[in-house]
Amino acid sequence: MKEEKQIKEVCARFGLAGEYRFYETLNSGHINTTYRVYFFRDNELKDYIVQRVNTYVFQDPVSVMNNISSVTEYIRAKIKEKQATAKRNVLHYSQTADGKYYTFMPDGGFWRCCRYIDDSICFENTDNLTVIEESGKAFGEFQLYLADYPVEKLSIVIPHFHNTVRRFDALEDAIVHDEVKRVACVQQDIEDYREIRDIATKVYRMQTAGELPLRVTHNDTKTSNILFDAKTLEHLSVIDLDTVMPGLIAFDFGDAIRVAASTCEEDEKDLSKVAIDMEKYEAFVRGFVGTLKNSMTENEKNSLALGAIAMTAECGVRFLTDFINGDKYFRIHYRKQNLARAKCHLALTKDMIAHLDEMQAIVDKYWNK
Ligand code: GN1
Ligand code: MG
Repeated sequence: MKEEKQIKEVCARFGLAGEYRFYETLNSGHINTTYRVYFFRDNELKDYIVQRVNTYVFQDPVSVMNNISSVTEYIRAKIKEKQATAKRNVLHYSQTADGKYYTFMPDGGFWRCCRYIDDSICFENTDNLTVIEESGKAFGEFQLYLADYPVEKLSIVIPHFHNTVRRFDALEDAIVHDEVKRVACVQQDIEDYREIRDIATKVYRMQTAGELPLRVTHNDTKTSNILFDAKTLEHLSVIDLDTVMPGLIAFDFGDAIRVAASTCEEDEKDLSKVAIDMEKYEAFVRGFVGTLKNSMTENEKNSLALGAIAMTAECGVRFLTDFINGDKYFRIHYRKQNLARAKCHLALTKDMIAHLDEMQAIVDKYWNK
């Protein structure tokens, strides 16, 4: 089916009111395919986010939507205890006539649709320290809303998602199989990653030693997964809830720092530009630790800076593994993009390792405030 025809059919199944006008493709995520679709109703344009979920990555997409609908309902109820409407502060997914939050198209595609939040913007990355602090607040608040959510109700949609040890092991497997004969050209990168394995897996060892409690976490906390008010730049809502699962606070903190406190894009090729920006880091910590400190344990506090190292290294290992496997997982926009991402993440991890004491001291500062 032609793309536009398919999108219109999906919208019809979700019963979107008004007259279809046009759509645009949003290119930011690496996994799902995302469109913004415009309808004309009551003399104005109303927009929706329509997505085709990647079922290679999410093999049980129905469980993904069950998690999302349950978590969004939970947050909505919490927000409504303190304000009249939660419209701009939590995602609202559309339902089909038979009450489902998804629809299968004839080609097997799995689709969903949510309202676009009015007057909102998002950033791939930003240098604005106030926005970075707001990002910390957004993910901190997300944790708080779900602090008493029954973790056992959530399906594990991607098993071992942030199991850093398994991610390093998967790299070794990819090397053994060398499916598309790329190993020879990345020998140095492989060696470099092997060298940081020990420090990158330290949070995992804290977890298996029972030192860190399991929480409901977002697990994909990059800056582009937050919506801000277009005028005031205050945080509105956390989005992309596909990977909401039981996890560690260090995962959400660390994965956010990987993006929010970096000096560059994920695939920066000039490695001399790749570093952790300590001002950005502090701004995020101010928002995140400031919001969560009363509900964090001391061990959790002590895992945060290490979490940034773990998540950055882990993401880099995943990019390198995917490059070796022939780019099956992450969408790429040019040849060798996954390798560029892997090299950039290695450089960023190394800079974080060099700043570890300073990073932890900043966490301590806001913990003690
Ligand atoms: C993927 O597709 P996106 O941008 O939401 C990935 C994350 C990675 C991220 C790296 C389900 O997220 O784990 O950290 O790319 N999501 C999944 O940018 O694997
Ligand atoms: Mg995602």
